[in-house]
Amino acid sequence: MNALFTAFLGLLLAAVGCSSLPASAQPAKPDVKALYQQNCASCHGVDRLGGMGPALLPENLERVRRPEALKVIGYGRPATQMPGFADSLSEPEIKALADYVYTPPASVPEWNYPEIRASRLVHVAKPLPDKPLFKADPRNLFIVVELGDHHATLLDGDRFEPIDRFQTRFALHGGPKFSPDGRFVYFASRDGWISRYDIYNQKTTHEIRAGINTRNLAVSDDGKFILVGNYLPHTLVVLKAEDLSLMKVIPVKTQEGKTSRVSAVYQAAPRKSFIVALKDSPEVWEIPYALPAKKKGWVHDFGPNSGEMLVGEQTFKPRAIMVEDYLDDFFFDQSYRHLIGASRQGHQGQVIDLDTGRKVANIDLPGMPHLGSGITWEVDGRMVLATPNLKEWVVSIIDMKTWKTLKQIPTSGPGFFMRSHENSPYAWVDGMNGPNKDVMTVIDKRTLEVKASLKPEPGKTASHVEFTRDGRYALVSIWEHDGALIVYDAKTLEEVKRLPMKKPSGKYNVYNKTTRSAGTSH
Ligand code: DHE
Repeated sequence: MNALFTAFLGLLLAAVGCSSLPASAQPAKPDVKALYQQNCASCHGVDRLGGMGPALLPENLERVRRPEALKVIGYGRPATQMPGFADSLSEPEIKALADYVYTPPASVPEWNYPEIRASRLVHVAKPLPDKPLFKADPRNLFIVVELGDHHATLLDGDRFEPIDRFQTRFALHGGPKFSPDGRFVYFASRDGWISRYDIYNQKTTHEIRAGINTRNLAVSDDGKFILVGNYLPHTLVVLKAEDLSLMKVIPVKTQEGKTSRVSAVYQAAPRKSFIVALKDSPEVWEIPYALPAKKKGWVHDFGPNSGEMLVGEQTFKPRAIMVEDYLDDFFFDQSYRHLIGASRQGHQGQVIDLDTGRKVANIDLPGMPHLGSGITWEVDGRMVLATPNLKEWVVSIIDMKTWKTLKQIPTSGPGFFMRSHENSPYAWVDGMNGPNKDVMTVIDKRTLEVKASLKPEPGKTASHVEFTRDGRYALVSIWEHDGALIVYDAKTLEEVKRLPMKKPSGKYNVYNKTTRSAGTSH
């Protein structure tokens, strides 16, 4: 395949060389729009907004490099229904198609009330039993996202046996979020699909496409609302959690009157609000969701089957907090009083008091800290924040009172995800952004020293840990197409079980998430 592809690229380069020929000798330029409609539209949509296959717009393809796109068009994508076209299309035609999907459409596609409403799918219309179909502890379940073939596994967290494995939308991103009682889980795909899965009944009940290119979702802690943040269009979308019916589309207009992409949305349970990170403006929004029910202008619910709610003008009104710099990647303290953001420029983080809307401290943060993966614990009577770093081979430990860096703990490489549990003395971090992708570094939370470097599967990427409800076991992903989920005894650091999985990425424990454990993301 590689030799073939090299030959194919050679041919492409030769084709580029043809441009020096006189116009009459040049091969006819492919009619790319017709080619797209004939070969791609049935799966990717006539307007490139996606269908059975993902959307093919530049924003949605940001993570696919051009040579990879050429390869996919030519030879298909394994474990998906994407076929290869190398036998039916010429090299210039394939190149023209690749160029076409990376070209923005003439106008920004509309994705507003009518389109969102029309996309909604009700898979299960009637209420289902409020009791699990299975015997496992419903608070010690895991949802494991398997990116390899776009599935998720519902895993019994005591026996480490799958209860269900179901198809998800293409390319999920961000952590799936649970309802407060742990019965439902909500997924967001990069293409904007939001899915609601009933864990007790093992069924996807509703889906809706809230955006064309979506970042993530947050669920209010009362379980009533979902907020979705989009890159395309520049909107926030409020859904009713019960049935994913559309409540409100909030255009993201900055204080300067421009529009902005949304980097991410978060649920700040103690504040009864959502926090919104803006990508293209130095501001952060707070959107309260729990106004008194009787307040004038509050939500009028037309009933469970109407799929409609009327939202008064006061609801979901954002409060903008201006910050000194564009902030990428956020962390919140456990009280959600403080937001810690990494400045896009330079080696600094900012601590913002969300009550006053003011910056209270700068943090010295070299490299590119991945604050989104930060966790907290207490050491010698003080709370510390630990964050991996996307560029440096360190974990930074920050005192959360003085906001000073206490220590930089050396690791096996730049890391992406970090995890611990209240009942475990250890914190785990990967090195997946560096050459030692197969090493997990285990840090002793009491001494702030490295306790062990584990190699779960030599040569294979190891990443993303999540603990069982009681903190006794730590589950690690072998992040490969034919990968695995490895269960470790979190005390002895011995492997106890291995389950084959298709590129397992994140895994999410119902109890740890719904109780907002300090050792995991929320
Ligand atoms: Fe993520 C969470 C941003 C690339 C896998 N990622 C998040 C969150 C944000 C974020 C803001 C928290 C939202 C949430 O959980 O609701 N991620 C970004 C980026 O800006 C970045 C660097 C570029 C991008 O294109 O989006 C990025 N992320 C990746 C990947 O390449 C990863 C490794 C593979 C993938 O799925 O695309 C990846 N991100 C994840 C995962 C989570 C996540 C598994 C959930 C973490 C958790 O445990 O909660």
